[in-house]
Amino acid sequence: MKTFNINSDRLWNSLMEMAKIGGTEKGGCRRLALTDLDKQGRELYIKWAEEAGCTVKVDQVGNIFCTRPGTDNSLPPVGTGSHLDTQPSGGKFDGVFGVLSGLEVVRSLNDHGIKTKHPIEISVWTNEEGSRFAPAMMGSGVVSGRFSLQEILDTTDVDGVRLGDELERIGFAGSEPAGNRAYHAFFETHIEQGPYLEAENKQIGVVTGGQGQRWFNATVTGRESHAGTTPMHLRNDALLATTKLIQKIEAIAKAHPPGCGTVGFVQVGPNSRNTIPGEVSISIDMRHPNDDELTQMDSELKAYVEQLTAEDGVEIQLDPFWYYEPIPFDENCISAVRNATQALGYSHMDIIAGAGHDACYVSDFAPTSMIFTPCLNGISHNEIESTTPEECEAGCSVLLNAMLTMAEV
Ligand code: HGY
Ligand code: MN
Ligand code: MN
Ligand code: MN
Repeated sequence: MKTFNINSDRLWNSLMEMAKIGGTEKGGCRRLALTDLDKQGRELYIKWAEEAGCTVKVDQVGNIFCTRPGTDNSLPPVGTGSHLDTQPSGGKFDGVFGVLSGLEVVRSLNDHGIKTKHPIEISVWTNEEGSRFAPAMMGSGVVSGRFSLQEILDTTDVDGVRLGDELERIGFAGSEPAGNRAYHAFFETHIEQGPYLEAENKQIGVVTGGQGQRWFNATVTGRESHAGTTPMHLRNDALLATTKLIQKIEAIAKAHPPGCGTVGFVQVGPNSRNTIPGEVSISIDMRHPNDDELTQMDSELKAYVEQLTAEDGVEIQLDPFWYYEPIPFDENCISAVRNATQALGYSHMDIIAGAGHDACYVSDFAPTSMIFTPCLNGISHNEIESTTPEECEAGCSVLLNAMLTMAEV
C-alpha cells in the first residue's frame, strides 16, 4: 500500500496556535462550549480551512463542515472530525488534535496534489464535552438523531443561559439542516485519554468501539438544622448520606471491572459551615463496555438508593439523564485503520474507547472507526494533558492513509 506523509511541524504548530485561545497558566485550555473563546477557536479554524480550499457550512446546532471537493462530488464524502470545546480545566489536545489532524490531511492532500474520488469533509462538532451544557456529544447527537434539535437548543447551563441563545450570540446558529448527513466512511483521531497504549508501548490504538455510558442526576434531601444544637442521632444530614452514596458508586464500579463510576459535580445547600446540609445535588457517570454489566451496575445503584433512604431518613430523587449502549465500530473502517498503521510501520493494539466521542454518534449513520495515540501518563481532562509531535504525526499519518483507502485516490 503506497503511503503519503503529513507535515508534522505544521500540525504541531497549528495545535500550539489553537492552544493559545483559552490557554491557561498551567498550559491547559479552557474553551467552554459556545463561549467567546469557543467562537474565537471556531473562527480561526474556519479561516484555516478556507485557506486550505475548503467550502465551509454551519448547521442549526453550530456544527462546522469543511469540504474539500472530490472528482465526483455526487458521492458521499469521507469524513473526519472531533471537537474544539474543552473541559473547564482541559488540555491542549482532547478534541483539538482530531479537528487539526483533519485540517492537516487536507493541507497534505493539497501538497501532494492528490485528487480523491469522494470529497473529503472535516467536521467540528458542537459541545462534545457536555460540561457547560449537559449531556455530552450534543452536536453529533442531533445530527445522528439521538437528540431533537429543539431539546438541545433549549438546554440551559447552571446560570440558566440557553444554548440556542448562545449559538445566536456567537454567530454560529447556522442554516444547514442539522441532520441527514451521509459519509462513505468517517474516522476520528483522538488521544486515548487513558493509560493502556503507553503501558503497552504502542504507538496507535485501533479503536473497535466505544463503551456504554449512563448519566444520572441525583438530589438527596434531608433537613437543614443547627450544627451546634442538633444531637447526632436526630439529624437528617443530606451531605453525610451523599458521601455514602458516592462510596457505593465507587464500590459498584470496582465490583464490575473495567466499569467506571464517577461523581464529578456536587452542589450543597445551603452550603453554610454551621448548618446541617438539607439538600445535595450530584451528577453520576457510570460506564462499561458490556451493556449487561452496565445494567447490573444501574440496578445496584437503584437498590442502594432505596436502602440509604430508609437508613438515613433522607429522600433521594435519582433521575436517569443520558444513556447510550456500547457502540461497535465498522469492520471495514477498523481494517482501514489497522492496514494504514501496518503500512506505516507503527506498533498498534485494538482498544475500546473509554471516553465518549463524536464518532460514537456518527457511527449511527455512517461506517466509522477511530485512531488513538498515547498521552503522557494517560492523563486527560486536566491542564497537564500532554503528547509529543511524533505521537501526533503517527495518528495523523494513519488518518490520512486510512481516509485515502476509502476516498479512492
Ligand atoms: O465524557 C466523555 O467521555 C467525553 O470526554 N465527553
Ligand atoms: Mn474529546
Ligand atoms: Mn473530553
Ligand atoms: Mn469526543
